[in-house]
Amino acid sequence: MGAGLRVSRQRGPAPKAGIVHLGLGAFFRAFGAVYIEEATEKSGGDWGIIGVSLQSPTTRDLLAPQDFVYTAQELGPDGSRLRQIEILRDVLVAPESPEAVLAAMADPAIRIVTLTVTEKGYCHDPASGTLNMEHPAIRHDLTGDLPQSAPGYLVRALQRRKAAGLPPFTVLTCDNLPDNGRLVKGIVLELARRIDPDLADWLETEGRFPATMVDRIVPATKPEDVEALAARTGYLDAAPVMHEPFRQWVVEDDFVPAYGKDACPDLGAVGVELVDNVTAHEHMKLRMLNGTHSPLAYLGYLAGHETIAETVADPVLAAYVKRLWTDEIIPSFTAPPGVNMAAYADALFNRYANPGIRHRTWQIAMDGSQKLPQRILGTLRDNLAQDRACPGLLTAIAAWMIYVGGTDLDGRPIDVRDPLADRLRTLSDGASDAQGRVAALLGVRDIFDAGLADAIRPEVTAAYERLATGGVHRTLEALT
Ligand code: CS2
Repeated sequence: MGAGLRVSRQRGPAPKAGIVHLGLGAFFRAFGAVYIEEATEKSGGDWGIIGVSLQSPTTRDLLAPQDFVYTAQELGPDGSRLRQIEILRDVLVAPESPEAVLAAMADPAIRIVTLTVTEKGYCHDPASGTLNMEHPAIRHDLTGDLPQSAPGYLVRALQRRKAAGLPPFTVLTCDNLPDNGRLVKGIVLELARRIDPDLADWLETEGRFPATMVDRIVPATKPEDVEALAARTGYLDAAPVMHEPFRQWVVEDDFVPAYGKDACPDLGAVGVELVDNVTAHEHMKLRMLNGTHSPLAYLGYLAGHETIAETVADPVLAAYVKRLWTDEIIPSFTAPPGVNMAAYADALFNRYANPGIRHRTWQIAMDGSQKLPQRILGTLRDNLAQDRACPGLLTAIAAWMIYVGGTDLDGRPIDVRDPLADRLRTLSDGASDAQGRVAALLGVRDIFDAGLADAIRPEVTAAYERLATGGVHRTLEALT
C-alpha cells in the first residue's frame, strides 16, 4: 500500500456482478461476502456483489472513496488476522436511487439476491410470521412502483424480470428468523398476490427461497477499531469489519434451476454446508446462540456489563447461561445428527468469552420485540408442553420488560431501540406496579399469543418483582 493512505484494490477488478445484496451491514460484509469471495477465488464465476443500503448512505460514503474494498479483521483470543475483501463492486442507496436498485436486481446477470435486513426488515408480524399489511412501507409498496421495503424491492424486481421473460433470481435470506426461507417466500408471495396475481403464480412455481442458518459474531465497528487498524497498517480503511474466527453457513440446496451450474457460487468448496433441510441446524443456532445472547444482553445490561465477554466473565451470569443451556434449551429440540449439544454449548461459551470481541449488550438488546419470538418463545412453548420448568427464560423475559420500560435498576435512563419502543414504554408507564406492567406487556399480541401469555404471567411477574427489588445477581443466584 503506497503512502497516503487509503486501502485500495490489490487483486484487480472484482468479478462481474452476479449477486445483489439488500441490507449491507457489517454482518454480511464479514460473513457472506467473505465466503462468496473465497468461493469465486477457488472456482471462478461472475459473482461480484452489488450492495444496497436500504436506509442510510453512510456505508456507501465510507466505501466509495476506497473503491468498495475493505478489511475483515478476525479477532481471536490470541491476536488478529487481516483479510482484504474485494468482491464488492458498488453500493447503491435505495432511498436515493430506487430505480437504480430495481434495475440492478432486474439485470439478467443477477442470479441471486441475498438479504440481511434484520428481523424488522421483513415487515412481518413476528408472532405469526405473516406480512404486516398495515406497515407504512408495505402500504406504500402496494401502490407505488418505486418501493421502500425489502419485500417491495423483491416483488417489483421480480415483476420486471417476469415481464422481460427472464427467470427469477434466487432469494437467499441470511437473517436469524425461524424457517427464514419459507418466511420470506410467504411474505413475497403475499405481497405479489396483492399487486399482480399472475406474478404470485409464476413465483410459486419458478421462484426459489432456500432457507439458511448463518453464524458468526460480528459486533458493530467502533471508531477506536478504525483507528487501531490504521495504526497497525499505516493506511486508512474507513469501514472495516470486526469478526470472530468461527463461522458456519448451512444453506438449503435449492437455487433457481434455469441457471444450471451457474445458479450459485461454489460455496461447498469453501465449507458451506449445502443440505436438503436446515431446520435442525436453525433450531440449534437460534435457540442455543441467539436464545442465550438476548437473555445475556438484558440481564448483563441490567447488571452493569457493557459487553457479552464481560457478562460471561461474571460468575453468576456464567452459571446462569450454562444452566439455561442444560436445563431449558438443550432438552427442548432435536439436535442435528452427529452434533453433540454439550460440546456445542461449551464452544459457544468460549466464543462469548473471547476478549477480542467487544459485542455490546446494548447492541444485542435492540429490537427485542422482533427477536424474542424465535429466540425464546418457541423454546418456552416446547418446554411448557412437556411440563418442564423454565425459570431462566422467564427471568430473561422479565429483564426484557424492565429494559423496555426505559429505566435501569439504578434509575438511569436506557436508550431503547425497537420498532415498538414507544408502545412498549407507554404500556409500561401506564401501569403502577410489576403486576400491571407484566400484564400490559404480555398483552402485546405481535409478540405473545394469548395462551402463552396466560401460562407465563405469574412466573414472569414474580421474576420482575425479584429483579426490581433484589437486582440481577440476587435473582440469578436464587435460580442457580
Ligand atoms: C446477535 C446476533 O445482535 C444480535 O441479536 O444475537 O447478531 C448474533 O451475534 C449472530 O446471530 C451470531 O451468528
